[in-house]
Amino acid sequence: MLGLVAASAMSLMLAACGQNEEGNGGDGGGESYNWRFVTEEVEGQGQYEYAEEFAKRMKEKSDGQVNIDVYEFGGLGSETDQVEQLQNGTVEMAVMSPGFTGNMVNEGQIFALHFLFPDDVEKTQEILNTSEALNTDLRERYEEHSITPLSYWTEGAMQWTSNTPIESPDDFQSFKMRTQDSPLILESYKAYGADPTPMSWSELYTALDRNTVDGQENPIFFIGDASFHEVQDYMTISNHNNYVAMTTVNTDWFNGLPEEMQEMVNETTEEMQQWAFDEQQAQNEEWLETIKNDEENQTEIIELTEEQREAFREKAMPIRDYYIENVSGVDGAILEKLEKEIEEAESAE
Ligand code: 6CS
Repeated sequence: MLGLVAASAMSLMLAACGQNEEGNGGDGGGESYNWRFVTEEVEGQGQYEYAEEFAKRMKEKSDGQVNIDVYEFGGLGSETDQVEQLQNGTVEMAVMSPGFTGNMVNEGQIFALHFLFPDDVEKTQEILNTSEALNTDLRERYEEHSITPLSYWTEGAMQWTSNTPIESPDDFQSFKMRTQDSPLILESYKAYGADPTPMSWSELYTALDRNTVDGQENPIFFIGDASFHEVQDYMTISNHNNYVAMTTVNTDWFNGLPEEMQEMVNETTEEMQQWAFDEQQAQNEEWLETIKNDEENQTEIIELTEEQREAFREKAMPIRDYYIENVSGVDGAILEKLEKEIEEAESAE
């Protein structure tokens, strides 16, 4: 497996060299462009389908000038390897989850705060589209690390799966919870009393099957498509957070593109916001039905009441202070601004 990953990474490097020789990025007149777009998901799943659709639209708009090769997850290493590949320009574009940049872009961990965004996923998407805190201030923090997030989009509300029912924070006592590798995510689960264990999702099915971990969090489509429900007995509809993905580009590469190419990418990114929303909605609804009706792998679905969610919210709130004091490099200014934007969006009903 390691050999395969190394070979794939090597062929990507060679492709990158070839592309420079062809003089990618000239004045835009008749030039051809070959870009690589890596995702954290596989065929059929939201991020991969997003990148394919993005590539298709760019090809059409540019009359075939822009060719984007989309890479599904697995061949190029772990999610954090992919972050590095974007940073060093081995790939030009990536769909990235902030949870995998948590040890580097401290402020990006804002998305790990539970019960921050509205429960209404559509409202959350509106905030992701328009927030200055995210699209200007947080973008600048990422750009310090050569990553430009062009957009943020939800892959759906997150739910928990487990082999013992989770209905109150007490049920998380000593529970081995798989998380992405981000200090704030770990802190959030410690606050519930759980024992968080970061790992790549590529290892998660086996880890759940062998009881190396007891449970995990993800949107419903991902739980179903990655078959986690096959090796778990319960799914708790907690809506404790929203899964946010970012469309990112290597900062220097993007700034070096001719203006009309940058505009084409920006325009496509903007159009794709609605596409991504509709896609996650369809996939999450469909997978919920599939999981409910899967007779062979029965999963008990627990819907938390507002009162039950309140008990989790109470434990999650002090993590805001942890974020401001220990994580944010600028006194929590981004969080403060984002909270105001969320408040405004929620009261604009
Ligand atoms: O749980 C994870 O790590 C994965 N979940 C999603 C929804 N997308 C990719 C990510 O790596």
